[in-house]
This record gives sequence, C-alpha cells and structure tokens, in this order.
Amino acid sequence: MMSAELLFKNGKVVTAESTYKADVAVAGGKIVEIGANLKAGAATEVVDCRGKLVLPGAIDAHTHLAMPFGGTVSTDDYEAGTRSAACGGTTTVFDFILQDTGEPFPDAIRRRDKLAAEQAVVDYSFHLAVKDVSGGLLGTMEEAVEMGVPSFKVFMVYDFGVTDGVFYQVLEHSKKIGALIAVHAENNEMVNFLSAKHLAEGNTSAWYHYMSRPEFVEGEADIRAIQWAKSLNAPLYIVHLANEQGALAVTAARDEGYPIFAETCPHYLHFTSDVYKRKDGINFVCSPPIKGKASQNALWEALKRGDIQTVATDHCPFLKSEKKWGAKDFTKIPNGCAGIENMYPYMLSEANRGRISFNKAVEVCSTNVARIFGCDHVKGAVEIGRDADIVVYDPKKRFTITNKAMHGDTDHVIFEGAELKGYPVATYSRGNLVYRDGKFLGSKGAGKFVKCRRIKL
Ligand code: DUC
Ligand code: ZN
Ligand code: ZN
Repeated sequence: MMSAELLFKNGKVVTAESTYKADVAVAGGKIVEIGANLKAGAATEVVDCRGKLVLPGAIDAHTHLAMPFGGTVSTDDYEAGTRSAACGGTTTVFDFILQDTGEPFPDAIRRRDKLAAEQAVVDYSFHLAVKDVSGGLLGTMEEAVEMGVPSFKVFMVYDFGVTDGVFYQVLEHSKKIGALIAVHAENNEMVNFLSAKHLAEGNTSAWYHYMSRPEFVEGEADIRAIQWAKSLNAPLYIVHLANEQGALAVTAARDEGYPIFAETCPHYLHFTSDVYKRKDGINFVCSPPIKGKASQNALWEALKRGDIQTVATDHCPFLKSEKKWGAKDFTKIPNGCAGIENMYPYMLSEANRGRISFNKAVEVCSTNVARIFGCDHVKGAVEIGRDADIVVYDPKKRFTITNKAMHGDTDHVIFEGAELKGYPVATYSRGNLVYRDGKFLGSKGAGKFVKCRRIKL
C-alpha cells in the first residue's frame, strides 16, 4: 500500500449494497485501501471512527445557486451553498445553469464555471437548463457533453419553459450524443388557468399556490413526458417528483423496461400540503408544491422499491422578506426553499429510525446519483479508486435543525425544529477536512469541477 495520509479506523463502512467493519486509507485524495487492521505510517493522520459509520459524501443532483429567478436571485451563491452542503455531508453538487436565449451551451458552462471555480468549497458539476435550440444551438449540446456536462433539463413551466416540440427534439437528440434529459413536469396551461381563476376569486394565500398546481397538474405532465421518452426509447429523468400518479407512471414504464428515472426531495417526503395553511405557508412555496399524504406515501413506497432512484434538494432559498412579496398574491412568492444542508442528515435519520436502511440512504443520496449522471468513476461510494469524499456519521448524536445552526446565507429553513436521530460529525472532500462538529473548516475555491462521462443507462 502507498503510504496513507489519512486513515479512518474502526468504523463501519456503508455502501449501497453492504455494511461492514473496516479501516479506510486515503492517499492523494483517493481511497487507496479498505480492510481490517490497516496500519498507520509515521505521517498518517488517524481518524477514530469507533461507533461511527463511514459513508460516501452525498451528491446533491439538484441545486439552484445564485440563480436569477422570481424577480431576485436565490440567496446562496456557490460559496455559501457549497459551504452549507459540506456541513450537511454533501461533497458534490450538481447546479443548474440556465442557458441565455441564443447562448451556445459550451458558453453557458464557461460563464457559470467562472463563478463556481472561484467560490465552491466542495466539488461541483452542472446540468444545462435548455431555453433555446434554434439556429444551430441544438448542435452545441454535443460539445457540452464532451466538456463533461452530459445532462440537460427542460422546464414544462415558467417563462423559460420549452414547447412540447422542443422537448421532443431535445429528447431525440440526447440519444445520439449520449446525454440525459431531465424534466420539470407540470402542465403550464393548467397552472396559468388555475392561478388566474383563484386570484380572480380573491383566493390569494399560499394554499392557492398548491390549489393551482394540485396533484393532477404534475401527474398529467409526468405521464406526457414519459410517453414521449418511451416513443423514442430515450432515457428520461424526472426531477423533484412529488405526486402519486407520477410515481405510478414511472413504476409502470420501468416495469415495461423503459429507462425512466425519478428523483424526489426531502420536503416531499417529510411535509404535506397542509404546510400551505400555516401562518408561514409562503416559506414552503416551491414548484411543484408539496402534495397530500397519499402522494407522500407513494413517494416513500416508490423509493423503497427502487422506482425512485435519487433524493436531491432543489435547493433554491430566498429571504423571508422576498417570500413576503407574495403575502397577498401567491403568484408573487419566489418559488424555492433551502435544503442543501438538510438532505443527507434527514435521510440518514430516517434510516436510523428504521424507515429505510442506511444502504438505501447511501444509494439514493450518493451512489445512484453518481451512476446516473456519469461520475461513478470518481464519486458515489467508499470504494478503492474513488475520491475520498467521506462522511463520518454518529448514529447516537441528536440534532435539532435550526437556521441558526446552518451554514448557508439564508435566514430560514423549512425544517426548523425537526429532530434528527444521528448526525454527520465530519466531512472530507478528496481527503481534506471541510467540516467537523458544527464548524465549517474548508476553503473557498477548493472545489473542483467534476467532468461527467457520456450517459449509459
Ligand atoms: N422550483 C422551485 O421551487 N425553485 C426553483 C425552480 C423550480 O423549478
Ligand atoms: Zn424544477
Ligand atoms: Zn429545481
């Protein structure tokens, strides 16, 4: 064995498949050996992991950092967002780049990478949100794939959403170039109609955000998106799946053998639409909105069955003062919530309470994400040869989520007051300590771009 710089001793390693006692040795930022009774050299730093779990860092497949949206810019930039991520055990984030109209995709990557490279404290990669494929721009997708960004997202809603025709065209093209298309699925016409109707009737509170985008508005769009992907046998990844009808449609398509994948988020697993009746209901406004109990149950079941493969945050925080813009008109509330620091601790806590296994939490928060988005050669598991993105987790530690204890730049978290069983005590990014016992210890600009490979699903 090459001399280890770092040795995680006496912990229990958790992978997507198994849990076992072993030491983990790290050199040059990589995991170089895993086994019993590994010896430390004179210069090896030993991390005592007795009674702890040794986990791969989470990979957040869905963030919106410093994103212009809803009349403002999301609160966390690449520095604050990745700092918060690190303190919640997330060691890689996939951020969405919103293409400018007329902008070639490689230019969009370069534009955002300038910011991320300078600011990120943990590793990052991107998905490209497609606005415009006219005038030869479709052809620039391939260069983006070659640059290491093989995943693209289309929105079926918002002013930057695409037409059905563009969605289909992009799906068709993705097969030729080894890309994966992700979709934000909601029926735009229905959202616009129902929003206008509720406002005209004087129904202006956050509850009517949910009533304008109820279960079927998302479910119908999921079914339509799946239908098109099936017709092309193109892989499709549904982001932030939040409803039962969609979960059943994904399950049916997968049972038929189609490469359809789905992600959900902790807020859909933890809360129900009742939050929109709360006094602070505006703070929970995101799209798709949080749905009813039947949908929540369906998401957990699909996750357990493997029909939902990933959990991500859709981290898109706004300040309370910005959320208040919509206190008297739900359509003026910037859509999005913070979550980047809560995802892994929440899923691991649910595992610790017995709802899922720790292996499942690792699978959906890390291993599957790396595999689906083409970075499993370096990320997503405690395995020899992969980056030493490691979380030391104490299953006995109790933790209450408060905004005060978070490390981002926002002023509230929707999980305020949630009690977790177990919490990460340390996070390492490529072998460098970035978080320990409540304190951020990383540095701005240390995060590196993760070059993803062509998608093979
Ligand atoms: N939904 C949100 O709630 N925020 C960001 C973008 C999105 O689709
Ligand atoms: Zn979305
Ligand atoms: Zn999103």
